[in-house]
Amino acid sequence: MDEARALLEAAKSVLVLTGAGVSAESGVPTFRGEEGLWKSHRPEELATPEAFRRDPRLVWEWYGWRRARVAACDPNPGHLALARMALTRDGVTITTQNVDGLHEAAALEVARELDRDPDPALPLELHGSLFRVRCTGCGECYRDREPVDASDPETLPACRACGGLLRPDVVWFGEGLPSDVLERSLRAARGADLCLVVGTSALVQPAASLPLRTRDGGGRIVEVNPRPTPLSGVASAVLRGGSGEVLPRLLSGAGAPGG
Ligand code: BV8
Ligand code: ZN
Repeated sequence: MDEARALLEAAKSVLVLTGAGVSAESGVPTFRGEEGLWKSHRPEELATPEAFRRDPRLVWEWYGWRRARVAACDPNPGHLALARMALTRDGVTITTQNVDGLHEAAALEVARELDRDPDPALPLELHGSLFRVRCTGCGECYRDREPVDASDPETLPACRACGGLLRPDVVWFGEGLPSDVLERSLRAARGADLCLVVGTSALVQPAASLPLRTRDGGGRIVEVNPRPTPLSGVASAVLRGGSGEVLPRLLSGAGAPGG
């Protein structure tokens, strides 16, 4: 913890990369854990454009269930500690593989408390969001928190502009990440003195290679995860614990660089 704190204090620019583990203590199931989301389904089955073309009702049933499940969850102390750091010191970028909107909720909550603009704590959403939809007809893209009625293909979400079939605005396997989000994340990774990697199994590309770009640029890696990952071996410090408990301890007093 001391080594990690020292690296954090000394860093002028920090890239935070999070995965499903940062939301585990909010009650959001991870992908590959015991109760993993992938347990009941296989990724190829649902998180691909082919699956959506083949059976949009089944894919919407899974995303609708996840949207309802996540809408009932709150940011945990880990999300809040990250938002607080991003709002109280310069040079912090949060990029996430999660589509649960909890980093954004934490940013809004802490910004309200500090009476500040939430912008610096709003995450780059590498894999999109459960609460945004995109029209497969006209391409219109907008926020949508409505419950999904996936009981029949006829009741699936329809575009408010053209009536076309909407899809979740998330990145499926085989699809490219949003170029502006990926570009900004790559740039932040390259220039970071420290990449704080929280709650990801570091298996999915290209997200998992962001910390390696920090290291290639001479920066260091700190990992927060109860279990080892492919990044553990290249991390300068590894904090084995739940992020909801570890992050508030690590980030308390993580004020401006240099103390
Ligand atoms: C692309 C959709 C090309 C949204 C997701 C080799 C073979 C086959 C394919 C590939 C390959 N190499 C690369 C690929 C491509 C593929 C890929 O990486 N596959 C992997 C599986 C091998 N990548 C892609 O397809 C990407 N696109 O490459 O396209 C391209 C390029 C240009 C132009 C056109 C095309 C797209 C990747 C995005 C896929 N979409 N999700 C959704 O439904 O959510 S990925 C899915 O996995 C989620 O988004 C999730 O975020 C992501 C990563 O999972 P994690 O977040 O890490 O979650 P996980 O459960 O795995 O781990 C949780 C961790 O938390 C664990 O380590 C656990 O220990 C820890 N934890 C638990 N509790 C806690 C905790 N940590 C802290 N505190 C706790 N309390
Ligand atoms: Zn449309």
